[in-house]
Amino acid sequence: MGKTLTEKILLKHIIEESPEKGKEVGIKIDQTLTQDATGTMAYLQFEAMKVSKVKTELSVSYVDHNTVQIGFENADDHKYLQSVAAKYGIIYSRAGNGICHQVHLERFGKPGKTLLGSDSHTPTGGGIGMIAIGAGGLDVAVAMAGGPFYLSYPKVIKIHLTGKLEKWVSAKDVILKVLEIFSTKGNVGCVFEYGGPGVKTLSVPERATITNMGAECGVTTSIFPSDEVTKEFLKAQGREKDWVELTADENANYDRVVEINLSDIEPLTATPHSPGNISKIKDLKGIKVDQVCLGSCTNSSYKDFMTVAKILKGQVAHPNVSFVVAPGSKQVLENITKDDGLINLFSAGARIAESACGFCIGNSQSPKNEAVSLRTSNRNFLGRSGTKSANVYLVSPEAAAAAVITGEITDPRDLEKKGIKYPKVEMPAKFHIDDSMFIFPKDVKGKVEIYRGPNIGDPPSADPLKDTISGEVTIKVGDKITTDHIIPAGSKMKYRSNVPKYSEFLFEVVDPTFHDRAEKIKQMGKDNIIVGGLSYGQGSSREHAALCPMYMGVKAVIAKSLERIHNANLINFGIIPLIFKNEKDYDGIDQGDNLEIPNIKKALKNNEKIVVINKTKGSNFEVEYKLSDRQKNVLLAGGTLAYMKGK
Ligand code: MIC
Ligand code: SF4
Repeated sequence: MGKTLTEKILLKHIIEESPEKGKEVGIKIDQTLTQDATGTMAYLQFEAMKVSKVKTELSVSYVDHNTVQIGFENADDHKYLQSVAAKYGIIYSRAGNGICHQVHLERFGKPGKTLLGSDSHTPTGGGIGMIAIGAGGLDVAVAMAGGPFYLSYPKVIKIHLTGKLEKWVSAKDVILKVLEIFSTKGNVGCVFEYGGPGVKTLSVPERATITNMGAECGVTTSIFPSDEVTKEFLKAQGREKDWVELTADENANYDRVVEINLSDIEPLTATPHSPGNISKIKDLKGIKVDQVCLGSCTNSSYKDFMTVAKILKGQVAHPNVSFVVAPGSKQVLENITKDDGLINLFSAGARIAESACGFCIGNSQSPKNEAVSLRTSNRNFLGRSGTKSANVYLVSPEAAAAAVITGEITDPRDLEKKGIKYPKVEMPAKFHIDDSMFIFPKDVKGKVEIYRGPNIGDPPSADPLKDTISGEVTIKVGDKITTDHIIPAGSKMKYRSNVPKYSEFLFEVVDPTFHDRAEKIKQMGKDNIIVGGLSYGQGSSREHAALCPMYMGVKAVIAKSLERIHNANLINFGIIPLIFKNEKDYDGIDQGDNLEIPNIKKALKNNEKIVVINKTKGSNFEVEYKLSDRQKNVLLAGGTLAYMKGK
């Protein structure tokens, strides 16, 4: 039996356990990336591991999230990151150089390699044929220290592409179609592997748009083959030597095959407040638009920007539309400047933002109250834009451009009626390349002192697992609670290195009283317990969604189902993730109920069932735990750092 591309790469990297679907394996990580918002904690944890240099082939520390710099915190954190990079042999990508995923694709991604990133959109690297996975910062720190990354050996779903995209339809519409088919839940433990004759019609950045947003389906990663198109892209980046051809075997065995005919796809959008709420744009025609944002790691490539620039040539943004653009990287900005794209955007009234995450994470450009905001980014969770009452729609660059012109949601194909032709944008045969905003380890001379501003605190450590967890259901939430609901980013993100302060914002968008109530329960010597619905912990890799609850004395999360990265983060920080055996038991619990979970250690050691006692209701219910032996030992030790010390 032939092999899938995913298997081929994973089998070359497995260093612990053997490949059995659904079972945990440890893989060797070739490359890592961090960004500043997750990076400070990751490097504090890395420092605690007392390793003299990173042990990967390549590690890069990007600064792209916290670049607003109101107050000293961000700038101090950047300095810390720069000094850590210099000390431990890490490439430092300075603020202004661009969004980690876009820059990594351009300058460092290599087909066939493994990449672990402390950001959930790391699978962008799958566009160039890598196994690129998002994880919590602590897992990335372990990989930098030479340790394996543990994942459940995945099921592989083939997405067989046929046909060719029509004019005005683009890669964003493909991934929105994938989201329509697979939704944002129920895909944990799977990889999407793209294949079929349609693949060759998509450029590397288009493939990267598709793999980037696979994260919204909750898959471990997504991957495209490495073919002639990949070779051309690498050649244009001056990196042809990094190319290897990689495809699945003809007779590879997939767990499921889904065919998508690219020719059938129409312009789509994800409506508020989930990337899984898919509609056809033509069905929403006429809704007035207040803001349009072009950029983010999903859609900020040269092609995306040149397409919009050409559509908008000679146009001015509708008077009711605030039009924001954030090119994905310095390279994109330089190349669109060279090829006269920037001037068109500028003349169309675009507000040119820094090459960074910016609006995507609500770090700037929050829209007005009740605004309709069309964004080319990947997430439209409630409040993520920084304005809770805003309605964010996720769209392609083409649909964004159409709304800039008309001031309402517009099927981009209708622009032809206004005499606007679909622009043809060719990928450059050679990009203008300038690596001057990287600081490479070889350029660092002399002894390096680590800079620690007052914003940097020691990472709090977890306690060893208790035998009996006894306390209150501090919060009960519904389905699809994302890490943006658990701990907001945006303007609060500057406290990422200061866990006590950041914890004050836990569940802010859902219930701002959570912090004070949790503090009171903790003071009474009781444990805090979170009850969640389906797909708890969707979205980002931010380990603060586990670290801050841990700091506040949360000892267990009981949910109907949990998403991969958040589940791993909970274990890393010593919080036991439990799943209702019978989903109906969720209905029998209320916020404020007193729960007792006895004999946990014994249960974990002997694989016995765990029964939760609801003391308030006088009832019992059974919960399940899906933990490998390693994960049990991590929990028993009180989290990954304690476990590693013990080893
Ligand atoms: C996001 O898009 O939600 C983020 C901000 O990039 C996060 C990382 C973070 O919270 O720092 C992610 O995707 O992992
Ligand atoms: Fe940055 Fe947004 Fe991409 Fe997250 S999704 S890495 S915030 S651009």
